[in-house]
Amino acid sequence: MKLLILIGLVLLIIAVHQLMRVVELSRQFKKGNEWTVTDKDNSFNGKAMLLFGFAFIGFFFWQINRWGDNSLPGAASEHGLKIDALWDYNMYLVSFVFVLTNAVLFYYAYKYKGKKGIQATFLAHDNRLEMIWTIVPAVVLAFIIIFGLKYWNDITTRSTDSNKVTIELYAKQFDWTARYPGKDKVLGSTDYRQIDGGNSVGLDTLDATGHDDILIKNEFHIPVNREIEFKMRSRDVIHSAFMPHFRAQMNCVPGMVTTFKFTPNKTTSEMRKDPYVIQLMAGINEVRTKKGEEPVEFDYTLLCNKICGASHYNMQMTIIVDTEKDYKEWLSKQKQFKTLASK
Ligand SMILES: [Cu+2]
Repeated sequence: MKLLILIGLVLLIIAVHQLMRVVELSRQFKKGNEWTVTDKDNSFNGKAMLLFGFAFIGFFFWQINRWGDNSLPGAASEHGLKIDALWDYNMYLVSFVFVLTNAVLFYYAYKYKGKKGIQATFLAHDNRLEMIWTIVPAVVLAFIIIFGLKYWNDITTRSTDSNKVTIELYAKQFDWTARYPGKDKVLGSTDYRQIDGGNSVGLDTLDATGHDDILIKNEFHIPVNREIEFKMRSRDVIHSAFMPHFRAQMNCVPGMVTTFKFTPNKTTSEMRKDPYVIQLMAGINEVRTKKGEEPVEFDYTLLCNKICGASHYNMQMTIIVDTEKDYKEWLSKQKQFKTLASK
């Protein structure tokens, strides 16, 4: 097989070489010099440009139509709606400019194709033009940046909600631990020297406020319509807590605590009834069935979005958004940390 491909390649190279020789020989029969560009050449290239322009812009819209239904469902958090709106404005704006400039580019390449006897105007400088293409992009960019900064400020201000839920996300190679403050509503302090098999997040066992803390693996619950304040820590390298459905992401950096807050506005079961989510999951399950895998239901996920090592891809946790009642019930069933307290 490899030999056949090799022989094929050699034959192809010989064929191309022979073809070039034929082309070179045929040039001698043409009138004029071979490097002279004729009106016929220009006309052919102009039309080819126009045709390519149509195909190019057509392909752009085709891709939106073909892949658009694979994007994330609408935001499931209050601030996420703002991020989605900002994203939409930006995409509409750049798509409009993209289509317009490319349409003009290819049309002008066709319209102003070379013609014998016609020379291009030489334009050294034009203040008016310079002004237009400086001021218009500057105004548009300022608009985008001001909106982005305003939203970013709203999103990253410190939480002031007294009814908020505080959860710590502890990252290490390669898993997550969610820590809830117990009845005292205070997360116990930590001490990295106390990290061991039974104390994976390094709780300071001398601090009594940590004894009722709750440590959760694999799947954690949050209540809907309440502000959730995350405090992120990392044991080893920089990880990134990414919760795409809530439009939330924050780095987890060793030696410091980073925060991110959001208010989920749709429970997991509400999201599973969303028509777009149903259609998205049907597509995913179709692929899974073909591969002989079990179908899955929609779930919110916490992922690591920093390439943090060999098992980075597996660093994830399911998030369940519950009603207030279900959340309380779930939390009451979870075990408390208690080490020194029980001794
Ligand atoms: Cu990671």
